[in-house]
Amino acid sequence: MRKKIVAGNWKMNLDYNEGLALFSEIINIVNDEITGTQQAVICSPFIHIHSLVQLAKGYNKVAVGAQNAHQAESGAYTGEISAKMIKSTGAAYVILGHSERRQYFGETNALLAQKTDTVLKHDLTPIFCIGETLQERETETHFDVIKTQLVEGIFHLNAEDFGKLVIAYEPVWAIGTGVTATSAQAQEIHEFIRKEIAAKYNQEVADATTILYGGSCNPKNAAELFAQGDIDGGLIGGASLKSRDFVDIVKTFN
Ligand code: 3PY
Repeated sequence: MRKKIVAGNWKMNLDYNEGLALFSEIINIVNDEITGTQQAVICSPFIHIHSLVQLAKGYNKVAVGAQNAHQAESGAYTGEISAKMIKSTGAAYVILGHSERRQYFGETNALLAQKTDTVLKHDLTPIFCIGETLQERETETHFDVIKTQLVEGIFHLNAEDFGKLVIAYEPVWAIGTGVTATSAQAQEIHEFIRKEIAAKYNQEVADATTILYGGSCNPKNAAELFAQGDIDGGLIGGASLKSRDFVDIVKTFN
């Protein structure tokens, strides 16, 4: 059985106190209402992480993650945060390659391959994001784009390391737009990703890989999306900023 994960991506929202208050609400509701084995994760801005980890102690249904990490171990990179620093807070996950990082910060597949190596080296779980733009879908190059992101970003890993990461398929046209991929569109890509993993590694590795859907996922559309055979949870943007909505999405797997 693949691990089911619902990860919230708070992006650059919530000041320190607001973040702690929201996280406290989330862990309380998760504790009361989640009966399954699914894992909830909150990927917060860096400034919250250490405090959230402290709040989450004793609540193993909620883990904490970062939204980025630098590829280098340490050094003269003013303003950056290393994977080792993230690990030292007690966080467990790191989102890599979100389309906003690719678009606004010029992150390439080659850079993301380095970041993946560094994050894995520090025993953190990368949530590696891939997805096509609207133009790429309209010109029917989306399968090629996704394959290239896989090949250049993560297919250099050996099977053991590959088995430690989580993939998130986030069509760029569905991020922050309120437009969601239909469950059939999402399933088609998830199935494609799993087939590519099977071709590169083997069926066992492919069957064990958790692949999340992200992009305007909310409590109304989560059940249909998560019912698809190759969708193992979600990476949740706006809806993760509301405790009730986020936990309702996590509850889909109860
Ligand atoms: C969204 O749902 O908009 C996201 O970007 C999740 O990462």
